Amino acid sequence: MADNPALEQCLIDLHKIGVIKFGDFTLKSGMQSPVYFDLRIIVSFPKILEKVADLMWASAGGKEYHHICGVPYTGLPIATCISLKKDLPMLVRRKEKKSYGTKKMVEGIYKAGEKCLMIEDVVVSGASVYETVLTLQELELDVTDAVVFLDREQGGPANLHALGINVIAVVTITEMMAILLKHSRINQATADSVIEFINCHNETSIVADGKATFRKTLVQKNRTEMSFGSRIQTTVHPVAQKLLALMVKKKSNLCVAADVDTSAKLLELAEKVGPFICLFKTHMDIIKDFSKSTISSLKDLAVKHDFILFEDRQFGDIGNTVASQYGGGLYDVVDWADIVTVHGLPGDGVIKGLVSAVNGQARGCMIVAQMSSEGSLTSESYSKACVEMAEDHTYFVMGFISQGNISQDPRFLHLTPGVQIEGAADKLGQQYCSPRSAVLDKGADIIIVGRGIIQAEDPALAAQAYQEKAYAAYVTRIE
Ligand code: S5P
Repeated sequence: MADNPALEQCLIDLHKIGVIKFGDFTLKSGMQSPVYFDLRIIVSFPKILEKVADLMWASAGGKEYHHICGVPYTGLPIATCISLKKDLPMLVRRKEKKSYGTKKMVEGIYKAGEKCLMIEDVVVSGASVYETVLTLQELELDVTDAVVFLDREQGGPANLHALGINVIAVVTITEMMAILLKHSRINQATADSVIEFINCHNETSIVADGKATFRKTLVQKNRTEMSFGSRIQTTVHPVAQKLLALMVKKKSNLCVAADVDTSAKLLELAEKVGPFICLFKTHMDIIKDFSKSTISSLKDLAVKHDFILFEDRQFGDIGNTVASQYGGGLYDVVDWADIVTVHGLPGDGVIKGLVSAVNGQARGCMIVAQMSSEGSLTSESYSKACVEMAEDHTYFVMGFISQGNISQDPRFLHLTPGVQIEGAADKLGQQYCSPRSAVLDKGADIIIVGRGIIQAEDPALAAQAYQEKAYAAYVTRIE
């Protein structure tokens, strides 16, 4: 980045007045962050507010606008400052609709087609900017540019870009750390911890009205109507993207449940069914002779046959405990499993605990929102709460273990166990349906099949049959 003395001085001032804080903070999403920005307090420092506004206007690039609009709340004083200095009329979007009077969402005078520049202090996912832009676009204003002071480098500009909004940031978090370090405002260890955090949590997404909105057209479609390929762009979760791409490439929405009891059987099964599956689901604690070499051989097979490793660990304890279970012990699950299962029962501490054990790897989880077993206690309100938990933690949650269509958000994969071509139930409460019914009636994206494959005379042949039936049902569904 070229030297910018005005920006450097501004960042020093912001650090001095306590806008940039280092420590241990819980963000709105539940993520733990070593850094926090509280630009709200600049209203108490008019000179610094003016510097921030000047830098933002300079970044806007000299385009012509009819209006300027700040995202509430911190964007408002910054937009006001620019409006006064540049004689640019303001628009103000209400946070909540008035219950009386005109019920207008936007204050100010405007005409359809007029250009408006958005102003926001910090961009994380871009959701707040998007919400404001959407209201203005509904009024037929032309809003395609947003200037933000700080890009936290967590995917916001990319998310907004996918929705047709250009984002110009005055400074990124990496640049900010470099400047504060250069001026000895922070030490190297602090800068490193912030950069490491950003590298681990650089994926976010935007959801509008409970559905992911994508591309310029702002088309909103239901999950079950969309192809796996078109769903890739609705999510920014790296493992979900990889999985959806792999499902398209291999024409497979089959997950095998590798419930066998020795490493040899596990690896033999992976070799046989590998070409037909997208996910290889394990219960590693069933393996009697588990060792590190079981994992390294399994990883090699995952590369050879192109499938993703999924440990059905069903984490269900408090955050602190699951963090140790996930990132340690005999199985060291976080080291090798791309995906794990969790229960929503403990509350979202279970997600936060798992996330705290992830160390830069791309990892995700599926929430067990409904169960296939007879007499399961997963009520409708419980499943609904699991969906809400997923929506709050899209940087880690990829979807659900489900028995029905519990969310139409195309980002969330639905994985349905209790599937057999023949067989209605086992003696211990498992209940089965056919691959076709799982996909068409229960809304499964991926079917999970254990004994239907592993106890077949020829598991490869059985896997192929399940793959074909489940994929054909999916094709029927999107047609
Ligand atoms: O509700 C559930 C959730 C899961 S993860 N019901 C299930 O059966 N499962 C898992 O799916 C179960 O642990 C097993 O690994 C697999 C089903 O195996 P199958 O032999 O009955 O097909």
